[in-house]
Amino acid sequence: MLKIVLATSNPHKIEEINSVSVPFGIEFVLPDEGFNPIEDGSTFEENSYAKALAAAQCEMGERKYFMADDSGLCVDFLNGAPGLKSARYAPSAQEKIEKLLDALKDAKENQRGAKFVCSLVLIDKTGNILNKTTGICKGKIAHNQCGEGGFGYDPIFIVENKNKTMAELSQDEKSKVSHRGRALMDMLVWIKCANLK
Ligand code: ITT
Repeated sequence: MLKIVLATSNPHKIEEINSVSVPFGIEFVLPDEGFNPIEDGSTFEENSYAKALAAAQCEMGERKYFMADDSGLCVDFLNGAPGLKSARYAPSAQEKIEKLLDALKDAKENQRGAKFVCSLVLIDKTGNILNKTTGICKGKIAHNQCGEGGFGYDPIFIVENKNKTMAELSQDEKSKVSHRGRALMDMLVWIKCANLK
């Protein structure tokens, strides 16, 4: 099994990613101690690269490849916010949801459009970019939260063409349609074709 470091502190991301990648023969593992990236980029891709590089720089063992996921929710009515600041929008997941629902209390039905974005960047130990992929999942913000699955904003994000929030989908269903699932599938196909060892 090829092991790649996933530059994250978010256990949900590694769980979601491994549920898709392990059957492909690729397992993502957490970075070594001391992983503490500064996410001050102006795009998802810049932040993703910064995280991957931070993981490469604290690698003490033999790992050769490092991937990061920078993602967020962009809401039309809020001109793309919380966007890059999705993780810092409020202290807890529940407070984030409540703050977002409150920010949209005057938004009409056709103003609740939103999208999840995920940028994956894969680098080697020296920081060279091997591949990068982006995934987008369109939808709209619900009026109330619904569902227990997933994490973050999933309970208030209604997936386009599904009458369900992301939190009402199973892990498999989420991976098929989500921003992370789409970006990941492209990345896994690339890794297989590149025959990384
Ligand atoms: P790492 O930086 O350590 O990977 P993080 O959670 O801080 O973990 P980001 O900086 O990429 O990750 O912030 C993404 C935030 O966007 C995340 O904390 C959630 O609030 C939200 N988010 C991203 N993907 C999501 C998903 O699939 N479902 C719900 N919310 C998501």
